[in-house]
Amino acid sequence: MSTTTTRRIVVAPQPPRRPETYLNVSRGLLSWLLTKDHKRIGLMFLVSVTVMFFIGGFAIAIARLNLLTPEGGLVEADTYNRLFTLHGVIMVFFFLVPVVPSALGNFVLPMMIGAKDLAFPRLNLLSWYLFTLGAMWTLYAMIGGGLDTGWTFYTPYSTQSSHYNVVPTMIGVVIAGFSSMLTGLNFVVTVHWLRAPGMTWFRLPIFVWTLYATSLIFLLAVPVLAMALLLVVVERVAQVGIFDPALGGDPLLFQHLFWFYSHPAVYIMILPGMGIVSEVIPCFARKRLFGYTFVAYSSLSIAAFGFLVWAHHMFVAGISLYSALVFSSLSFLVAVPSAIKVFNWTATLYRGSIVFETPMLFALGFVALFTVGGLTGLFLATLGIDMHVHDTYFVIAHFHFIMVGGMVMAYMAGLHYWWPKMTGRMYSQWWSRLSALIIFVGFFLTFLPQFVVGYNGMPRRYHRYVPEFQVWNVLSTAGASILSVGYVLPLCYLLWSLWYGRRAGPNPWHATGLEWQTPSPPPQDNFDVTPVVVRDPYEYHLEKAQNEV
Ligand code: HEM
Ligand SMILES: [Cu+2]
Repeated sequence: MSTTTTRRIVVAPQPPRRPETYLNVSRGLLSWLLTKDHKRIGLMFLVSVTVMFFIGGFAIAIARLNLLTPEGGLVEADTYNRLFTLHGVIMVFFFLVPVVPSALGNFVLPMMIGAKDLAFPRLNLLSWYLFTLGAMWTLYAMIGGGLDTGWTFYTPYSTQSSHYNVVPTMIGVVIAGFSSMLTGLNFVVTVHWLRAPGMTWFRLPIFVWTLYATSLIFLLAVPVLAMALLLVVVERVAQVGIFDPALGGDPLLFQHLFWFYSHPAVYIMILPGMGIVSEVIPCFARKRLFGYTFVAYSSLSIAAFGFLVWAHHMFVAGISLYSALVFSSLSFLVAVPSAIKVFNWTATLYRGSIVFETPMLFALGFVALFTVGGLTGLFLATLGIDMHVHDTYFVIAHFHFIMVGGMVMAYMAGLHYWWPKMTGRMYSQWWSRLSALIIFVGFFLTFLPQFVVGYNGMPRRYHRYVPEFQVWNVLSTAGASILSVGYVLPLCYLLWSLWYGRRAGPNPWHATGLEWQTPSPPPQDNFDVTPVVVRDPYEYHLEKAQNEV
């Protein structure tokens, strides 16, 4: 009998090779500053807008502390004016407008349609540089000297009364405006050209639809704002009569031009948020989005109707009663597509298997607060009521319910939803749920009293007030303190997760979108093989709702 010898090959254990991702494919500061990767540019936007958010928040924290007492003894009236202007300019132009399109949208849009990148990667990088240049310039102008016109820059404040840095601030805002236009252009071309095979228009995730609608507004409305601001600059510098009656101009013209941009711009600020919520709710209710086509079309109709209602900001500015009536009726109409969306989200929740993960908590917060904001918009669109509450805290409460309660909530939902994709890490569920709760409670406490005090006649933009309003102001300031804790917390646990968070895996939420079918963090080109789309979005009701990659 022969014996067989077996040869054992001993292989030394190899450390598992770390897969190449967009984060480790190249290193060093320059590799970021010169990157053309939409994911890195998205992250860079995220950092820039976060810095701006906290600067804008700090300014208003001081202003709110000042309102603790009726005599407003903390800061001078003049400083107060500059603080709320700083807050408004930064929050609107340097946070709310860019945060979802340029940061989150930049990161996920190409992946959601199965593309390797945006259509014009270099333009995308230029867009970040313009934004950051505009932001630094504006900060320099507003902190070193300041501006006291409010974020609306109304003439004749901005043309005559203000002695501060009006011209430099406006130039900063215009520079940032170019950043938005380039992003808009990039998104429109990308959605038309770079969809993966099988990704038809009606298979696009709703977030892509809303980014597309937002991009159209960027392209059509931002130039009007840039023009209006530059005209103020021309009048101030060259004394050409455009808005000043003494020089043959018309101050109301500015309001028309400003709101022709800024009403559509409020939809720039909310549409992408609606898109996020339309992704998050089906995923965490494990149900198909109810009425997909309605939600998609209502995004486009919001963008279109948004251009027809600007003069509802001018009911008391001396426009004729007849045009006020027309603008009032049109404003009621613009609420219809928003209401359609709220109805569809609610119907999606109905009989779903809801899980209350953090993104879902934020998304539900959005629906509740946005609805309050939208309904109070209808009060304001009613001529008789607006005569009474125009320029009071009622208006402040209305738009904060929409822009902070709505948009910032939606942004938080999106950030928590895609964070595992962006970083490959999970954050603490406990802390993040707690922060969602704190933000919700803090928000209500801050802004609900402002409806009451505004309805009772407290005007906006005053640094002191009559004593009977104090109790509401104290409540509001207390709420703002809670709110600020809610906003600082995510900064801590999200940063913590970068080092200590559990690895997320490609699809921690078992979601259906294409972006979840690639590793987290994704490789530089997003997909190793171009995906082929064979299903509609949101097929959560199917056993295996995956596309073939
Ligand atoms: C549901 C539809 C909406 C209607 C009917 C509506 C109506 C109005 C009206 C009539 C005003 C002017 C009030 C006044 O100045 O006396 C107003 C102010 C405002 N709204 Fe809305 N709104 C709606 C939705 C939104 C959305 C979606 C946003 C933002 C994302 C928004 C943001 C604002 C802002 C920023 C102001 C105040 C601007 C200022 O004077 O500083 N609104 N709204
Ligand atoms: Cu408006």
